[in-house]
Formats: sequence, structure tokens, C-alpha cells
Amino acid sequence: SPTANRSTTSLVESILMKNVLMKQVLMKQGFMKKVSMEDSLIRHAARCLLASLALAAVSVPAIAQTVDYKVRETWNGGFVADAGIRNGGSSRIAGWKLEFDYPYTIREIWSARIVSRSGQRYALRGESWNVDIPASGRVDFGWVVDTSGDTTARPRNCRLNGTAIPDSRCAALVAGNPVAINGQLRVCGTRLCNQSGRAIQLRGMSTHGLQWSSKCLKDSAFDALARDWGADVVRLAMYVREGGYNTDPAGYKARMDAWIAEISSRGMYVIVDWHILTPGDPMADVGLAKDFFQYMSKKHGWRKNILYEIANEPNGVSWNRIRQYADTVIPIIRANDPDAVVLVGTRGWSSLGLSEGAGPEEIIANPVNASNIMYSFHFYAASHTDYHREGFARAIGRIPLFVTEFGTTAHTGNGDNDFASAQRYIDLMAQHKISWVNWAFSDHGQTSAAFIRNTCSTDGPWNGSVLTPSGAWARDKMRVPADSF
Ligand code: IDC
Repeated sequence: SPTANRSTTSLVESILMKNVLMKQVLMKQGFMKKVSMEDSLIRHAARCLLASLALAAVSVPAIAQTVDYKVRETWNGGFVADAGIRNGGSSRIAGWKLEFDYPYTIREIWSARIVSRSGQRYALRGESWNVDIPASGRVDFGWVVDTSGDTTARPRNCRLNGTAIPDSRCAALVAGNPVAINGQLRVCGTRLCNQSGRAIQLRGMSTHGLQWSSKCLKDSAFDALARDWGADVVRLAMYVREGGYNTDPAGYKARMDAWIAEISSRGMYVIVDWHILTPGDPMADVGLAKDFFQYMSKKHGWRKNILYEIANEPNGVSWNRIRQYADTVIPIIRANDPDAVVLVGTRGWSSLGLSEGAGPEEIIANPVNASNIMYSFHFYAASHTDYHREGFARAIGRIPLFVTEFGTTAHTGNGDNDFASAQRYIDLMAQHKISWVNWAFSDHGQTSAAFIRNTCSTDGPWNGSVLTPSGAWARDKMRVPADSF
């Protein structure tokens, strides 16, 4: 401890001081030669003591040094990790060298260099501009790893300039975001599973129509979704009509690319939603859909965090017509992104047919002929009460389900909230680990908007008094209980 170091130092000093006094006494008595010998012995002993003190200061650091580590972004074949060293001490660390065990191959590194690697043991040093770590300061660096497997291993057995750092502080920020923890998702039985085969539930928010509410998609809002709201997934509602995609396909592709990158860099899953609504026949714009999904899966198929929702809400068409559309679009996605989960909208505004006098039975009897797919169910709690809830419950355990959109309001997106009805759905979905996405992360003026009007003209805060009752309720449901994965 610093106190121990200080008291040992003063002990050495007092020995030296006594030595000087003793020397003066002995000199007076004419024993000069002997004194010189004793003097050099004492000096030698003191030097040894000081040297061992210096060693002790290195092996038992006075104040905690911490190595940060966090997986930022993963894809099929690798991930990016952010790392750093925090100097909790009051003196500068000159010329840092960090050693650790790490089971991956670092392909590319920035703001640091690998000075040696032997098996799993790495040694890194800083670059010229961050070679020292100031008192109470930090240095940041990062790297890219190539791996097709698990991404959750982290640095162990850290040593900073020879000093051991306990594992609890050797990778202090554990891979803590939804994508880093869960990686590539897949359908297992009727559930959604993470990369290690464990059933999980994702909870998140849908945007409003991107042609109307893209002003809500700013950096501070994405930050709030990832941290304050604890969202696992964001759904990008790319309307095909109503002033949306078909007015500017190239422009919307580029904007989707940018939003996907922003969401991905914050460790959340993205649902790329082809938001057909009016007309309700997914074949009406199938040419556009084929081109859109070809582009999206080619551009983003390398990422682990993309789910493709091929048709928001088919309506006025048969289940067979929807299957025909799925048979057309899914192979295009699969060619570029073989392992992504694909979400298939269902009959009657994704009510599993219930809103058009049918039900999940026709899907169970005649499923889409593709693997790794889930069926969408949408509900608006004030309109879709027991009849829809019971129909939904009949499908659970029979077909894979994902609630890619729900509101606490009426199906118009407006009117009073029915939180009691919504809570019954929430309980059912929690019990069966069915993922859900709430409508809508926007300030568009309906009661289903999470924010009061004009919130998206500001930079937040994205909580507190700017939340509508629906927004406050959805945020609470996402935060409590916390994710179980
Ligand atoms: C609503 C929007 C509203 C818009 C309307 C028509 O909130 O601003 O004018 O669409 O485009 C859905 C749809 C979703 C609807 C929502 C609420 O997927 O696009 O948004 N809803 O009506 N299905 C059931 C309800």
C-alpha cells in the first residue's frame, strides 16, 4: 500500500541518517577505514531495500488499473472489439505494455501495436501518440478478430508493465450488448435462439413510417434506445407506398444503409421491414421487393444482426398468395445471407388470419416451405382483445412467432390506450419468449407515438416528460425486467 511504501521509505532514510551520524562519531574516534566499509555495507543494504520496494510497487499496484474490453459489432466471420486502459493512479504510466491471454487471432489493430504473440499470449504497446497513460487518464485502442464461432471469450491474465491485473478488471466491460452476447440468431423449434442455442426474447421499438419520421433517427435517439431504453432490436419501417420507397428507391437504399450502420454500431438487432400496407397484396410490388431484398441482403448479409421482414401486413389476399410471395423473395435473401432469420407477414394485417375470419390453422396446415423463418403477429391492444389473444395463443408452440409490431392503442394507431389488454399480451409473450416490437419511436401526434409532438426536433432527452403514456409504458416494459440473456 502507499502508506506501507511511505513508511518503509522513511525507515530507509532514517537508517541512512543514522549512518551519517555514526560516521561522524567514528571519524572523530579515528576509525575512518572501518567506517567507510560499514558505510558502503549500509548503503548497499539500503539500495537493496529500495530496489525491492520498487519491485513491490510494481507487483502490488497502489491504485487500480483497469483494462476495458467490449465487443462492439459482430458479423458472420468476425467482430470488432474496443479496448482501453484506465490509469486509476496519480502518476503517469510511462511506456505501457499490456500482456494478456486471448483465444482469437487479431487481424487488424489500431492505436496500439502487437509486439509479440506466443500461442494465446499477446503483448501490446502504444503508438507514439499514446505510449504513456496520464495520471487518472486512459488510452483507447481496438481490433478486428476473424472468427466464425463464439464471440464471448475475453482477455484474461492481464499484466500491465509486468503487474498482474485481476481478471475482474482485465476485461471490465464485458461484451454487454444484445448482439455481442447473442450473435447470429436462428429459429430453434418454434423459438428464437441465440448463437449458443439458447431461447431468447428480443424487445424493441419500430420506427414510424421512415418517409415521415426519419427526423427521430438521430445519434442521440439511437444512443437512448440502446442504453436508457435497453432496446434489443429496432425495426426500420420502410413503407413501400404512401410517399415511401417507391418515390426514390436509390435514396432510400442509401438511407437504410446509414440507419442500419448506426443501429448495428450500438449492438442492437435490426429488422429490415418491407412495409406493405395499401394495397395489401404483397405481389403488387414484387419487382421492387425483389430488387430491395437483393440489395439489402447483399449489402448487409455479412452482419449477424439483420432480420428481414418481407411483408408488413398483407391484407385482402389468401394465405396461398402470401406463400407464393414468400417463395419468390426468400431464395433471393438466402443466396446472399444464408443464415438470417426471415419474418413472414400473415393474412389479415399480420393477424395470423384472425382479422379476416381465418386463423393460424391454415398456416400450421400449410407452412412456408423454407427453414429459419418466423411468422409475424401484430396486435393493437385496444382493438384486438380476447378473440385475437386466444387465436395467437393457439399458434404458440405450433409455429415460430415474432410480434414485429404492436400498439397499446386502437388499430388506427390512435385512441385510448388499453394497458390492461396490452399487459395480458406482454405476459403471454414473456412466458413463451416471443419477441416483440412496439409502434412507434416517433412524435407523429397519434397516441401510439412514443413522444409528444416536436420531440424529434430536439436532441432529447428521450425520456421523462416528452414521453406519451404509450412511450412511457413501452420503455418501462423494455427496462423491467432486464433482459434474461
Ligand atoms: C399508421 C401510422 C399512421 C399512418 C397510417 C397509414 O401510425 O401515421 O397514417 O399507418 O399509413 C399498422 C401498420 C402501421 C400503421 C399502424 C397504426 O403496420 O403502418 O401505422 N398499424 O394504424 N397495422 C396495424 C396498425
